[in-house]
Amino acid sequence: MKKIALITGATSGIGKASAQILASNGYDLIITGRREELLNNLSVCISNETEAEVLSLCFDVRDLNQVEKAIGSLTGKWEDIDLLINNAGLAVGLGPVHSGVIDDWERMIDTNVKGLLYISRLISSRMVAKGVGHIINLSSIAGHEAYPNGAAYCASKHAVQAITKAMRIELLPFGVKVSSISPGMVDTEFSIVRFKGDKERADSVYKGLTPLYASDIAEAILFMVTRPKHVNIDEMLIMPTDQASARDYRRQ
Ligand code: NDP
Ligand code: 8X3
Repeated sequence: MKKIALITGATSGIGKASAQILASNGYDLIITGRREELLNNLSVCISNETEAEVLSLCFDVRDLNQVEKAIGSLTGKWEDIDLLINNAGLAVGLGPVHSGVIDDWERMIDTNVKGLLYISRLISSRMVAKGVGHIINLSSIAGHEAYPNGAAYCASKHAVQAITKAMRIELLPFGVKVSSISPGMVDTEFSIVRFKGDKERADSVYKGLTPLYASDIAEAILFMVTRPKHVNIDEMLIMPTDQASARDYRRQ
């Protein structure tokens, strides 16, 4: 029987690339996000190009009612999730705490921390009951380092690291794997979202260097999920060759 992966934030970037690579490697998929049309497009595309069955669930991970309704709607084989990729996340704004935009902080914390916890609560309990499963959390270099003007985003990704570590220990007795993956800069919609649609500013982030691409992270996720049963990749930190820390770049 084919394994089932649930990927949050599959409408774009890393989540979309992960959906595509997992579909090509024997998984059936539950893809989620807020933009229904993009979910439908991806579903059609994957169904045309691979053998995978795809189920779309459109919801906002920040809204506990929506999360409970969406996960509660799963029936039959779709209830039996083998792999959860907690990928939905974002940065909003870039500025110091002393002049910070509180709504930006709330969007980041509600999505990156609370949303991830809501989904994990519902899916990990099923994995515990089965005694098998794998959860991969999208962290960031911002989960390892703090940088000026990124306090709330860095805090949210440090929280993802803490949640991953705690869940790894909690789920140890149940044989459920838990991993985190921490990329440096990846060229996705991430910077457009961070700069609230300012494409020119978003493009300047990647100017003069070669960033990571979503497919680089999807390939690493595929590596994680194809290890033998006795191997858990606890953590992966992946940087572009042109980036050595959250603040050190080589631009040419
Ligand atoms: P994208 O902006 O391309 O994709 C983000 C995805 O998250 C979208 O599919 C979006 O879907 C979804 N999402 C955002 N908010 C919500 C929400 N409230 N409810 C449901 N889904 C939501 O960015 P990336 O692919 O780059 O980001 C994926 C993850 O990787 C994030 O957790 C990010 O923090 C992390 N990351 C990114 C890095 C980068 O440089 N790009 C580096 C390190 C980590 P929709 O809008 O349809 O809801
Ligand atoms: C995204 C990478 O360096 O913008 O998580 O925080 S960074």
